[in-house]
Amino acid sequence: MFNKILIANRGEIALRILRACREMGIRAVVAHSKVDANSLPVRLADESICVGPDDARSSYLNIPSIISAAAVTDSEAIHPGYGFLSENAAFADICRACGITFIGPSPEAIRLMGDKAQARELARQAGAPIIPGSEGPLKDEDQAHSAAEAVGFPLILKAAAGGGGRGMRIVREREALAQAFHTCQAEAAAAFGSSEVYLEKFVEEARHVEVQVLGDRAGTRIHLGERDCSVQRRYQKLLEESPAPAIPPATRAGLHKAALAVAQAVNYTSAGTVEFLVDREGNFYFIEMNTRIQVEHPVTEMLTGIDLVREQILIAGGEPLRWRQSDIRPVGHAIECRINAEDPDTFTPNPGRVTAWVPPGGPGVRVDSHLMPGYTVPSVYDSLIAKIIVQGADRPEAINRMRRALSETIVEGVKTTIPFHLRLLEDPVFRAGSFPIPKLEVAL
Ligand code: MV4
Repeated sequence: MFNKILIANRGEIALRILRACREMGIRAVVAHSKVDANSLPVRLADESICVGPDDARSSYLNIPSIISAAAVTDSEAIHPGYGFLSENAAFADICRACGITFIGPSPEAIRLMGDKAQARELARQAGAPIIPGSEGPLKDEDQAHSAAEAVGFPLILKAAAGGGGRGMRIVREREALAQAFHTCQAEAAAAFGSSEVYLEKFVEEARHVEVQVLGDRAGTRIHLGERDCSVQRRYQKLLEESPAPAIPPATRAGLHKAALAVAQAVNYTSAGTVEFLVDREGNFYFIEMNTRIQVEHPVTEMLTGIDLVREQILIAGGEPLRWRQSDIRPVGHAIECRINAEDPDTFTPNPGRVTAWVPPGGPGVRVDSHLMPGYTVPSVYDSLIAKIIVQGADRPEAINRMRRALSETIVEGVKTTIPFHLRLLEDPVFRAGSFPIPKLEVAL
């Protein structure tokens, strides 16, 4: 196993990775920007190293700086966390070329899944259901029109290099297609450096359900059940839960099988997530695969008892999976609420100095957070300050426990989304756990 790992991330996930390293007896170096120099993960790390100024481009995304940091600290591996360099295939290539282990899947798997049009084609070949749409990227306006004729309206244009809701455009009628196609291409070129765009039928009123998978280098692959992430605002997830509520048993089994087929088809190693849309009738469709540890991974850890970050590190070190599919037995129901330093009504970021912090506790509660009293939430990064995760015997018990946990949490000095979550948990549409999906701006 590794002697030392460089953590190329910040905030709660840097602390989460540090905790896994500690428990495994692996020394951890936290790479940090200037503004994060006094952060909790840096203070708790075995070593730390400044990799640049506050803006992420100059520090957490600065590949030469991160690679140099690994070299000068004798780190044998780099854990990228989520965001930043976590799904950067070129970075994974460079790690490989430098003899540093990238803790994640192969550059090939990252690259393939990073091209959402190619991922869709791979899923189709693997036998996973996909949404009716174009075959590969659209070459020109004419191709867009013929693909649109075949699927009908409304449809959605998606940037092949996008993902997670970035670079998407809904088109409701034929008259709007040409203009939307060109705008989408131009935006994709500007945002992702590739103008490739594909289209799909727009599935109205779908739930977002994703399946956690693990694969080792010997080719063993298992799934760890699904998470429902339908409560979102502007593609930012706010609350995630598992098992996905109110889906038919055949749909759940089908999701798990399709996720494994997709993972198999890219020879996937490490922890990954296969995303699907699920409609009212229980039909499901592959949308994309995320080749990183996700923010919401603790939901799965709480139900299965498996430490996903530990597994990522073991797999990267060449260890075979210690679990067979039949060993995975999720217990009860888990919910995660993302706590952001934001106005709970407008979701406007509210960075600043945290004067008081009392996290919740008690039975069935987990808190992943880098907060400490006196900490200043910087304005330059995303505003996630804590994740509160609870487990209960069933969904009603988990909801009740989350209300209890949120109501005992104290954060002073910055506004947080806790009041939003308390309202959401009271909402009859959320509590029904089925269709429709809670309307955040209107009903809440
Ligand atoms: C869609 C869709 C409807 N139709 N694709 C969400 C995140 C990104 N991975 C893709 N997403 C969507 N893709 C088609 N063909 C709707 C979404 C979507 C969504 C889906 C379920 C629950 C919440 C959502 C919020 C935004 C977008």
